[in-house]
Amino acid sequence: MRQLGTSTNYAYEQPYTQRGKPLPYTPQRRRSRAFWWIIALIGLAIIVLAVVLPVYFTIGRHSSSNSSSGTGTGSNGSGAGGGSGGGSAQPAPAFNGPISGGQGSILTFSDGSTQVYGNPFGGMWYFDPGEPFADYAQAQSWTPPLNESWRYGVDLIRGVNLGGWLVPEPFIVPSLFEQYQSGSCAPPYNAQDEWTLTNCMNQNGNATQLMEEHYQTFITEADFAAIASAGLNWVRIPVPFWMISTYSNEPFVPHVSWTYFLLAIQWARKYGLRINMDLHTLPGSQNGWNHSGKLGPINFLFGVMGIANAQRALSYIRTLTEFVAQPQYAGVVQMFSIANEPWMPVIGQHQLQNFYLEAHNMIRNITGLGQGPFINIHDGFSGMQLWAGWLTGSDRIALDTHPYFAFNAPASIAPPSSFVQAPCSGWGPELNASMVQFGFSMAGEWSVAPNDCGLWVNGVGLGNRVEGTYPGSTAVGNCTTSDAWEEWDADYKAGLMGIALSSMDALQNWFFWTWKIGNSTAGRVEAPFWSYSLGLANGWIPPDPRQAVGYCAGTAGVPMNEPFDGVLSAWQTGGQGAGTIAVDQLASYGQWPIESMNSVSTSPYLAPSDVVRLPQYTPTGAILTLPGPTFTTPSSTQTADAGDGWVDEQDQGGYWTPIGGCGYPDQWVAVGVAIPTGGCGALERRAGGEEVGGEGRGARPTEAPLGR
Ligand SMILES: *[C@@H]1O[C@H](CO)[C@@H](O)[C@H](O)[C@H]1NC(C)=O
Ligand SMILES: *[C@@H]1O[C@H](CO)[C@@H](O)[C@H](O)[C@H]1NC(C)=O
Ligand SMILES: *[C@@H]1O[C@H](CO)[C@@H](O)[C@H](O)[C@H]1NC(C)=O
Ligand SMILES: *[C@@H]1O[C@H](CO)[C@@H](O)[C@H](O)[C@H]1NC(C)=O
Ligand SMILES: *[C@@H]1O[C@H](CO)[C@@H](O)[C@H](O)[C@H]1NC(C)=O
Ligand SMILES: *[C@@H]1O[C@H](CO)[C@@H](O)[C@H](O)[C@H]1NC(C)=O
Ligand SMILES: *[C@@H]1O[C@H](CO)[C@@H](O)[C@H](O)[C@H]1NC(C)=O
Ligand SMILES: *[C@@H]1O[C@H](CO)[C@@H](O)[C@H](O)[C@H]1NC(C)=O
Ligand SMILES: CC(=O)N[C@H]1CO[C@H](CO)[C@@H](O)[C@@H]1O
Repeated sequence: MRQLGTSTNYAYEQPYTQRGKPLPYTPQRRRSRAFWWIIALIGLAIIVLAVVLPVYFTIGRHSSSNSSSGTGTGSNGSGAGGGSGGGSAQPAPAFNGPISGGQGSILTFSDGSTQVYGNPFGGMWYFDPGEPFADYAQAQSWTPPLNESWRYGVDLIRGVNLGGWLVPEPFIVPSLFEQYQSGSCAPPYNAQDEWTLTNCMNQNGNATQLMEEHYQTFITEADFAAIASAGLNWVRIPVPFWMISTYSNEPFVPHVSWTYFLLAIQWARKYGLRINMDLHTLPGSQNGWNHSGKLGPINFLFGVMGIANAQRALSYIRTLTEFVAQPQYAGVVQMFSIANEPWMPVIGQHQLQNFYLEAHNMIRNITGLGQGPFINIHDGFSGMQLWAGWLTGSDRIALDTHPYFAFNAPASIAPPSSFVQAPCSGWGPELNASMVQFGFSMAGEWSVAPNDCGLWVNGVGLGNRVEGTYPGSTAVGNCTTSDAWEEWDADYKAGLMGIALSSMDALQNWFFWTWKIGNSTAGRVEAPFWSYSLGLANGWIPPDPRQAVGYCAGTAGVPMNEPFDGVLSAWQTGGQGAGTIAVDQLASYGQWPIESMNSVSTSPYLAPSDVVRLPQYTPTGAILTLPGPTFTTPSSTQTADAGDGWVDEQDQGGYWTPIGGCGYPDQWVAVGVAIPTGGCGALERRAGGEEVGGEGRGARPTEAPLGR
């Protein structure tokens, strides 16, 4: 049994900015209507040229610069192509280079390096430091440019995750963790999740600096250019909540990752890629896995701190929504995955759905109906069928599933070719049925891995099921062939290619996990099945993902039985009926926060009647906002308007924050501990007649009065 939790001293990290104190910026010069017509015509000319002349071309800067314009090779491409990301105001270097180009044009990256753009699909990059928020780029000719609507159900999302970047994971960046497995970081104190990694980094140096080195080098602008050139049109970017803030008992490096997420927005915009922002870690951990920040118990919607952690998560979701729904960012960050892989078997279906509903209402309250990002919810590992018909009349919720073979038990060492048909017969019908029965449905993660071989795929030191080294598994063979990707023959690669094509065709809208696996200290990739870029370079990932269209019915020979005609209902895409949730469905959720918890009877401390006494936070904290990037127009002192981080001026309620004197237990170790008696539970607060305002507390209205 666990010891009683000790109370925590909640001294806060200095937030970036608080409400009412926006970062200084000078207003953007207003442009005339004629100017925008010229831009539109130039844009049109670019498209025409890109189609007619699939050769080197550039156009000159159109704003205050003085370089040559029109097509040709007259532009002198010196100077950096990027503004500064992330809030540190530095004047952009003098810029005379091209602001746009197609295949064969010279790219100048933010770091000053150059490369030829190798996009064979009619994609057009666009970045003008004088108009840094302009959404003119297009990833491929068949992908709508950023300034045009994504047609959900019709346009296909072909994306990759940028896993391991802003949320480092052992199997994705093994070299980062390998150095912290001995000495003061020998087991059980070794680096195995971000919590222990950060602690180990601090014992050996400065985690802030070491983590930033990783952010700077693991994914760069070159990756975004390569992603568009691979025929992909979206990126899913896992981000941690500590982009916004940490509590004093959390070792995570706060804020720095936000600078890099801003760069991700800049780079995605430049290459015409849309972003699915994936909140991968939630306070207290929503699944207990290494990639949630801390390996261990689930303390999100579960355990003594389950409600407080969920309240804190809502505040972070609010800040992120307020930022990305600003017009400067809405064209790029078009989807928000609010909680990666919550483990519903522990959290409970009713509890998770109640949270999702609350988040939906809060988000749409901010963005207005039909506006702001698509909200993405994970299926909780229940399968999609469970969600059929859930929350009819909501405003743009996408259902996300993460299908993998890799973790099946017993494991299999059958050749990859034997897995090719399974996605078509298993996943395809599930996704299509969900498109009809739920609404927009997609796979936010999948890979070509037929088994769990590979360094640390199950976590640091956990072995694998194939060789029986994973706890509780029985050996079925060895990983010699699976790991030796340098020696795979044509048959083996063809099998993996078959899995890739059948998965793409079956899932329809997808994000491969993941774009890149870093080298281990042995100087090679040791989890090859999981790297899209490695497969592209070595022949087991298709250079053009459109090759997958019709693969199941054709090559794989699996007849399609759940056709989806591409038409979603109006309410499912933010049109007529969106925001009017069916009354009976709303009624079944009653109150927020939850007044019951899953499996409470199994806890040594909690009885069902205890749930209303669990500690909560109070909505009186200072609101945290996120800063935009600073772009200073070359050869002037003008700074582009990056927004103040808060799109909805009417959203003025406080942040969920600890109540003084509550004696909260550690918010990460609060399952099976005693309930504090400090008077901060819901019942006590009601009994005390305390005013409990703030978003979404108490009984829900019977129809959603959302969207101003
Ligand atoms: C969007 O940008 C493209 C350039 O990629 C341009 O041709 C088009 O006219 C723009 N569309 C709108 C609706 O502004
Ligand atoms: C533009 O370039 C021309 C010729 O190179 C030069 O004479 C002129 O002063 C420049 N104008 C500005 C605003 O820099
Ligand atoms: C670009 O401009 C610089 C400075 O004016 C000059 O030295 C260089 O030769 C030019 N490069 C090209 C390719 O024209
Ligand atoms: C670690 O590095 C950061 C950034 O360079 C710096 O602000 C901080 O003071 C350093 N921390 C320590 C303990 O030296
Ligand atoms: C691995 O398994 C293969 C058969 O699948 C066998 O031929 C080989 O000897 C095994 N290698 C080792 C090191 O056990
Ligand atoms: C990984 O190692 C290989 C072989 O040593 C090397 O060619 C490659 O550049 C390395 N990749 C990275 C990202 O360092
Ligand atoms: C899913 O629907 C698409 C059309 O949107 C169709 O091409 C495909 O064959 C369907 N998949 C299955 C498994 O029925
Ligand atoms: C919606 O916003 C209003 C005004 O800011 C607030 O009173 C209400 O609680 C909010 N509702 C939700 C569900 O966030
Ligand atoms: C123990 C644990 O949490 N392992 C997870 C670590 O992350 C990998 C990769 O995402 C997962 O596969 C493991 O289950």
